[in-house]
Amino acid sequence: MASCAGNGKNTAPETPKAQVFVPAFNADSAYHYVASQLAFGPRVPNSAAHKECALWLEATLKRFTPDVIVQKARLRASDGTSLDARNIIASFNPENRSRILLCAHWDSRPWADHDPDPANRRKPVPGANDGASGVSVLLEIARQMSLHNPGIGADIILFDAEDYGDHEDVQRTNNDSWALGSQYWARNPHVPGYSARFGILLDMVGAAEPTFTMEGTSMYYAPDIMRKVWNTAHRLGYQHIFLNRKTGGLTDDHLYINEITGIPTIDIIDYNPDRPKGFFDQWHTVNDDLDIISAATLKAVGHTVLTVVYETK
Ligand code: AHN
Ligand code: ZN
Repeated sequence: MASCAGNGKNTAPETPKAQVFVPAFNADSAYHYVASQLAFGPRVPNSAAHKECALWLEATLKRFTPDVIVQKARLRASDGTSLDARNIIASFNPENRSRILLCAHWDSRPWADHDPDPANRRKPVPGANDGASGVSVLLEIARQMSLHNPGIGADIILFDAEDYGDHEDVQRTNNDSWALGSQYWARNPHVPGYSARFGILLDMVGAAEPTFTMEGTSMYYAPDIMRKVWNTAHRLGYQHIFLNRKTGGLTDDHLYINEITGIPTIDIIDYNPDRPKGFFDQWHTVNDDLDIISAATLKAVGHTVLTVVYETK
């Protein structure tokens, strides 16, 4: 094509990506990782299921890389409970100074305080979408990175105690009661002076018909990363779920990563202010279970994030 100079618009097409190899994200494998986590029962801090699942996550990640660190911490919940918490960290190409941070929370909420049945509101949440889904996508990405070296450095962090935030019944709720594991890690990184080019948090990435909107905290701290990830999703055909719509800021693990470490980090989170709760219907209910998980949604997110990782040079 001849030059388009002089048309006054000069809307050059986006620079085509150099063709790089991107491994295929296996959604059946990711789905299986959700089921494996749920089989322990709710992963509520201080419970046996929580301890057993932590050991399983550590052992699973060690199949994919020798560089796995379990960061143990005693964290104080805002209701006074002392939590035996563990952030689980797996590194790929640890010597590479150019790094990407991928993260999700692995704990389950101790109380289903948004359950329609008041009798359930002190029961734990199974945490299929809210917890296990993000972890499952990261475990499958870890498996792929063990099979095909991404070249760049990558750290997968599974944060604990994200979902111990104040119960709905608490009168003066404290936003900093959420995301205790990531607050701890951001102040005490597993490697002193740790840094990364950018971070991607996955939260509630497994329900059917999700809407990943452009969440406000991410847009405030990391608008370029947001655009890069959304552009990638659109190029791969997922524009129906990665919406070009800006929504209000949320308190989640990425808030503290951004505030405390300065690593620009986005949250891929199923959030839509048009819905009754904003989040998915079963959010913080006893019905956040395996039957609401969609392999197609795990695939859309996993394919997008894997592509971003392998295309980042
Ligand atoms: C609040 O509800 C304040 N933040 C949502 C963070 C969250 C809860 N992610 C999963 N569960
Ligand atoms: Zn939650």
